[in-house]
Amino acid sequence: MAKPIFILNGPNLNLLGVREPHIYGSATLEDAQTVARSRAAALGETIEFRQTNHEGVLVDWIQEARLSAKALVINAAALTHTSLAVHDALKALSIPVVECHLSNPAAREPVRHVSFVASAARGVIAGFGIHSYALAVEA
Ligand code: CA2
Repeated sequence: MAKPIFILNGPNLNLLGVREPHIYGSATLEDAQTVARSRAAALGETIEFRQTNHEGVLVDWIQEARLSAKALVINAAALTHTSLAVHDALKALSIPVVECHLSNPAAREPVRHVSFVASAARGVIAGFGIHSYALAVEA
């Protein structure tokens, strides 16, 4: 059976659409999943969409992607800017990895200019709200 594109989401993204709509918009993570699934379907692909608030769980899922996914889209949320464990897990993958963000971290506070994901990714899509997820699937 064809492998899905894994789309993994990190801490607090479950709050999307519930808080801070001035930064992240009013769409929910469920809406992000819907746009990603529909773009994948148009391309003849399937997705496996998950969110966790726990760094170790995210690392486990990245490791799972090594054998079970054809590609990985990851919005590691705040862990993007802090997690060497996420970086190391991504480095162990040979499938394409796309870093994905709702906002454009490069245009925000300096602490968000550092990414532990970017150097382990094929490319980065950021700043297009939930449409970043559709663009990342396309990539
Ligand atoms: O823009 C993105 O997608 C981010 O990955 C979102 C992270 C942030 O730490 C990154 O710098 C950029 C934050 C995710 C938390 O999302 C919330 C949504 C609503 C309310 C509170 C947090």
